[in-house]
Amino acid sequence: MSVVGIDVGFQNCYIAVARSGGIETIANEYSDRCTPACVSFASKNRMIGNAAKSQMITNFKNTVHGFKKLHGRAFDDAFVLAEQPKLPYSLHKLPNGNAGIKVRYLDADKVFTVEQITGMLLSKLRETSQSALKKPVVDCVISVPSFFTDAERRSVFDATQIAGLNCLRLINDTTAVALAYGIYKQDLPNPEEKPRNVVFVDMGHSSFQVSITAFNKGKLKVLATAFDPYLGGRNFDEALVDYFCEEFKTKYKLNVRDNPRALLRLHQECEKLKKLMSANSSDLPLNIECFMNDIDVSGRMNRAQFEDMCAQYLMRVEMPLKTALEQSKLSRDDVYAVELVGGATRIPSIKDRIAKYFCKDISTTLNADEAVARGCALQCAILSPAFKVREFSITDVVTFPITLRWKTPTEDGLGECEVFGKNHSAPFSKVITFHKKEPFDLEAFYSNPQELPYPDHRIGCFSVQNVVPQPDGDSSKVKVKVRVNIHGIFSVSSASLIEKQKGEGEDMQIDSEPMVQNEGRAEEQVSWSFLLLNFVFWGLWLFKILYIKYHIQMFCCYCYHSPDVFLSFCFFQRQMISQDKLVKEVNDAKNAVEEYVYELREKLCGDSNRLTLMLEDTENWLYEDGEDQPKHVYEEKLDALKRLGQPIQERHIEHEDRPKAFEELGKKL
Ligand code: ATP
Ligand code: K
Ligand code: MG
Repeated sequence: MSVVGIDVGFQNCYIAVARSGGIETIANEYSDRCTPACVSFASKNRMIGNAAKSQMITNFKNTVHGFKKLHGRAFDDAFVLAEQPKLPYSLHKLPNGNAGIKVRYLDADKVFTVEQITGMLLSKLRETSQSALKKPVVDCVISVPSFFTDAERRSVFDATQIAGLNCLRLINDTTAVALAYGIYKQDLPNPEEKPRNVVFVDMGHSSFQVSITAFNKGKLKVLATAFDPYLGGRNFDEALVDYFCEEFKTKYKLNVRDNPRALLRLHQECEKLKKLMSANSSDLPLNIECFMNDIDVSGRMNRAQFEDMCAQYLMRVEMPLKTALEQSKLSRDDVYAVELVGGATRIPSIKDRIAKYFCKDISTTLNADEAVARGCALQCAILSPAFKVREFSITDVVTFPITLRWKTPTEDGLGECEVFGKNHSAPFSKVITFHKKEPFDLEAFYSNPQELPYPDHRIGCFSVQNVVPQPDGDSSKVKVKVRVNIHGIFSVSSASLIEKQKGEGEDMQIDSEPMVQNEGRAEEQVSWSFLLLNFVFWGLWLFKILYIKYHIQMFCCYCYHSPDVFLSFCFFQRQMISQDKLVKEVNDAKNAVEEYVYELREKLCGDSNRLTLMLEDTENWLYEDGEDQPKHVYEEKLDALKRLGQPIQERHIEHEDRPKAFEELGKKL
């Protein structure tokens, strides 16, 4: 079994794999370690990654990118509404209210869910890793931003399943980076010593994340996370685009915003310019030929001007740093190092601000692009039974506090309890005891809607069924296990009725127990233990000892697709993959005919005979009737050509060999 980690970025994806020699990142068929998060649809097939990105301008309506933050979002979510005008493709309201992506595919209008689109991207990444490793890839660990809520995490998790992956953990970006940093460090303080505290800062294309992590030998503990979910490299691109749109309006009378193709080109050029400015503080040119209406455009920009223009974004860098430090309860002097990753941290002024805030030089000991994927692969190696890796314990935090609410027979009718506070260790399970005479519902939600970068603070509603009073009419004691699991997803995992004991009056109490690490695999055990306990229950019933595992039904979660819809996604995914494969085979067969025509023509050196004519005919045919034929037609064509061409090829070889043969004969004589 392979052990793979995937960083699914807003713009760039990376795959890393654990091998006995260490962690390696994998290059795709373009020898590129970075695969663009881009999927393009056409009348016959899809293109994913680099091939899709190259279609971004020519096929802009059907080339989907920038979709990572649509996960788990409703169509009329404020964030989605604000994104829509920036996207060259259109969004569509799905039956469940979520945002779907509308494209032209196989000559028909088609709406995909974001889970399907990410599923396609993940399938491609899976394929890339399989062809590099030459073995199947199923188990993996995938990164998500630390601020992703339950709905977003569930949505990403669904995407992994559509891609046929077994995701052992959805890990927070900055936690993956911390693992990549810590696991090979030989000089970490001993467990009983004061930990080494490191700040990790990741600014990618769409967001800004900070974490502070404490390291000791063999373990890391995240102390705090903070973020600006809406600050990333793309804000800086947009500032440049705004500037040049204005400039080109006055200078060339061009309305760039009305022309999606031109706008996309300007975006790409501005991003290049932004990167150049990171290395160069002098005046730099921006030139685009045939930009719009056959007009060539040009402009200039330098770093100082750029920083001025982006002051509003640069100002926002400090806040998450401050929040993280405050929450960690450390002082600046307690910080051992500040490590930067993510493409946008290469902007000099961002680097400077971070250094200044912590009064410390920045360390860049990690590979800024690959650290997240490497951390994911390491986590996968730790979780996978197929791989031996040194023990390293990882304690993450609960990003947003979680509260449970239930109905009570009291005056206000509601009971409420914050089950996980901010920065509580995760993954983690807690057992809550209720005294109930009847089935009841537990409503879970994020405690502070105002701090949530997501419009809905509800997590889910869990109903505990089959609760009955004690034989004497008193309430039964029901123990409910709640947890934040290894993916950072909240759930009510089991409920059990326990034997009544005299003299216990309290309404509810919480016992804590740290959760088992190997959680990804524990799921099945739950259902097995459920069955087993039912068995035991009937056995024990005879002895009049009561111990029941209750059936929990989760009846609402706000971004679920029904199981049959989900199955149809998986089925359709496989269909699309075989369709793409077929198209590729046809193209290969067609290219083989074309190549043979060229090869043979070269050997004939312009002799005009029947074969030359036939080659010419074939070439014309390839551009006309033969443009679009099934695979077997190309194969037959190639065979026919070869039958005619073979004798000539042989003569050609003989011709080349003849002088050599004479020479050898001469030697012998
Ligand atoms: P996210 O983490 O938000 O999901 P991502 O992981 O895809 O996004 P990264 O690959 O870390 O993002 O970074 C991409 C961003 O970094 C882009 O905005 C890119 O323009 C920017 N970037 C890359 N190199 C440089 C550079 N030298 N100077 C400035 N910006 C850069
Ligand atoms: K990335
Ligand atoms: Mg990233």
